[in-house]
Amino acid sequence: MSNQTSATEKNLDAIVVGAGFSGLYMLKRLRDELGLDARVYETGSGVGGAWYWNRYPGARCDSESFYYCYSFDEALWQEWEWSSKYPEQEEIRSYLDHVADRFDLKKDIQFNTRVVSAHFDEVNNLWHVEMENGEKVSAPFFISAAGVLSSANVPDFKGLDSFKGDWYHTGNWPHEKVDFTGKRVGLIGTGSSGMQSTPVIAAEADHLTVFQRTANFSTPARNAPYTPERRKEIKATYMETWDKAHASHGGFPYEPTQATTTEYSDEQIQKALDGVWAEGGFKFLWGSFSDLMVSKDANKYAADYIRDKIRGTVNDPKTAELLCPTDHPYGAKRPPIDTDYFETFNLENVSLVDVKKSPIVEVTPNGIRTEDGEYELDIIVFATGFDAMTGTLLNIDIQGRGGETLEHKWEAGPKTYLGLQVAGFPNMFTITGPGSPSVLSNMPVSIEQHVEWISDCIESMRDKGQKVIEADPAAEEAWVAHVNEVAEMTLFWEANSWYLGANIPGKPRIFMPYAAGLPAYRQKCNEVAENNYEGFRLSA
Ligand code: FAD
Ligand code: N01
Repeated sequence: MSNQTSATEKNLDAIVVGAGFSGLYMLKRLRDELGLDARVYETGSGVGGAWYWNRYPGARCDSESFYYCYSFDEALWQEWEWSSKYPEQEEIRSYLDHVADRFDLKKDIQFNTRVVSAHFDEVNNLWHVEMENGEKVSAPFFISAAGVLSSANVPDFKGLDSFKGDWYHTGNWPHEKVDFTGKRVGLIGTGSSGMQSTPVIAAEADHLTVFQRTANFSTPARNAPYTPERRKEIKATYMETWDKAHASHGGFPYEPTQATTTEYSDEQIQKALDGVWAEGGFKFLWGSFSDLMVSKDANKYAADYIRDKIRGTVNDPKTAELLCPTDHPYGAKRPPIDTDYFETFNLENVSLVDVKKSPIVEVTPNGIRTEDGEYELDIIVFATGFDAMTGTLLNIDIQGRGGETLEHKWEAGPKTYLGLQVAGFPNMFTITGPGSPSVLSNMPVSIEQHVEWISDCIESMRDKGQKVIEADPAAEEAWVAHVNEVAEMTLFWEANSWYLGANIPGKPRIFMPYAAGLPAYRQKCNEVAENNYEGFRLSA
């Protein structure tokens, strides 16, 4: 641990890692509202974060565009014209690029720069941060806007280096179009990325083989372009949209239903499910019944309903059965919404391989070999997800008080106070960190709440002449216990999901996000701030 600044080290007021939704807004608040000398460091060569990296065919959002964006500036919201409910990656990337230009943010973002270490200097209360290129900076505040779905997980398959064709990960997709024409393509993974890319790749490839380990539930997106009239209608609702989104459980401009399956007959339940299925998007999850995620009996209604839809869509009964999820409740894995995913398996040029029954043994020079045989391929697409919630932070060598590493501190799973700070790591903030609602919500709403709380906190410290804020270990323990207690009331434990770290071999099985919803969380954060940052230690 270094204890002083050196002549080659640039001194700043705040260092922010990442230029996605979180980093852009954090920079704006720190620089334009607090007047701080803040700088963002970003590995990519442009802004956008998830929308800079995830350029795979079919990539689009699944929160509706008019609320999958910032709310902090009404003029920004009014002037941007979204093309459709769930626009493609490039449109969302362009939106974030527009935001960066509109608020003149790029001049304080250093691109093509990966942060590799951040060490806290207890003598000077400074974070010393080093980049991959050797550049050094220091600042009292170190803020992670590095994302929770930003470290691509490429499984360690034997023989990948020997593959003669090309391979890509959806979360690290090339900027140039990948041409699938005339190619035999293998796609591994049936999460949101796999389900979005399957129909698009199938439309172009000579043959697509989908390697499925776990069948996944999905409901139809029912994407549609916005008509000028619809846009006008939406734009008249700025206050209403955001008042509702900020107050709702999941950050959507509608409250989840309060109805429970126990109040209704089987026929009424079917009718209600027909309604939300027809509406599309996340209405099936949020708008059907409130007991879906806490009662196995309630969940079975939804799961059976989706399985029936899959059987009714896919012509070949064996393929249909294989596509029906049977080993986890609906919603316990982050549910995708899709456009013609199941329909795609009716195409002549698409086949499905069960790699749970017959696991992938190795990648060969010519393709993929499972226990049952070899599949010859020209291109392999890894839609195998992310080392979610913790992987990106743990890729940085972060050291707090006494040189304690974050890796050591989180050995048995992440511990935070409110998902905002880690005890022993003063003046370090984690936007959408583990222990906050984060990935269980419409994320821009959670991001804005975190960014505003952090900048208000820094402002309050400045006003009071305080230099250091640090989570109290007891408050952190109590928060971790509370996060677990809430999760235990749900069915989230019933699936091997990335919420639990189960997709990464050797990762501790801990439910990482906070499941009690945004209003309860927001209230807690506000109360903490109002009570002189209760649970934090502040010093001059
Ligand atoms: P990110 O967008 O992940 O940005 C983090 C940035 O930090 C990246 O650009 C990365 O390069 C940079 N970074 C990381 N480590 C370093 C380092 N060491 N040094 C320098 N830079 C670094 N959420 C929703 O609510 N609705 C959706 O519809 C939705 N769709 C999604 C679709 C996809 C394909 C994916 C992958 C995620 C989606 N999400 C969605 C979740 C998404 O992560 C958030 O909505 C949001 O984009 C996160 O923004 P962020 O700025 O916090 O993180
Ligand atoms: O990743 P995932 P994703 N052998 O982890 C399989 C957001 N997002 O990129 O289920 C074989 O969900 C794995 O199998 P299993 C969203 O929050 C949103 O799709 O672990 N298979 C699974 O099928 C989402 O949840 C959108 O058995 C292997 C798949 O790979 C999150 O990002 C779009 C394997 C990974 O699914 C991550 O989604 C995209 C192996 N060794 C992403 N390892 C929107 O629509 C993994 N798998 C907004």
